Amino acid sequence: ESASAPTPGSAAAIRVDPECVFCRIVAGDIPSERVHEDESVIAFKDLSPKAPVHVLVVPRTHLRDVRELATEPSLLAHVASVAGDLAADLADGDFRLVFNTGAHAGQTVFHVHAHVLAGGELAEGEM
Ligand code: D5M
Repeated sequence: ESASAPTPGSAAAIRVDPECVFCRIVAGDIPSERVHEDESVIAFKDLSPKAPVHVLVVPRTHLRDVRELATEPSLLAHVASVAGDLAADLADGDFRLVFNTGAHAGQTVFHVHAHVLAGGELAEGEM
């Protein structure tokens, strides 16, 4: 395997912003309640849950938002896949996947993260 190119977002390709709260969570410098981790993403419980299950799927590498994530299609697909697996493991499998993109849309952490909202009935318009 050593001759193969790194998986997008894997350790060999990771970018870190030392000022970024999610980079610090990825590094383990800030605690989080992790529900999943692999070589390219981690997932942890949101601090202020908006649904019975509310977890964030976060690429290890520092990308600003989903538009930057879309430049690495296999990593974007992996985020969606992990989100679905977590919704099945932690709830009934139904889920809402939200990428707030830009401050006007409510993005407050500029390290891309997918909100996975699940468990019970999610109201229309609810985040
Ligand atoms: O979502 C950013 C989300 O990140 C928001 O729902 C709170 C959550 N958050 C912020 N800091 C932490 C820590 N330290 N642990 C867990 N969750 C956290 P946005 O879409 O950018 O508004």
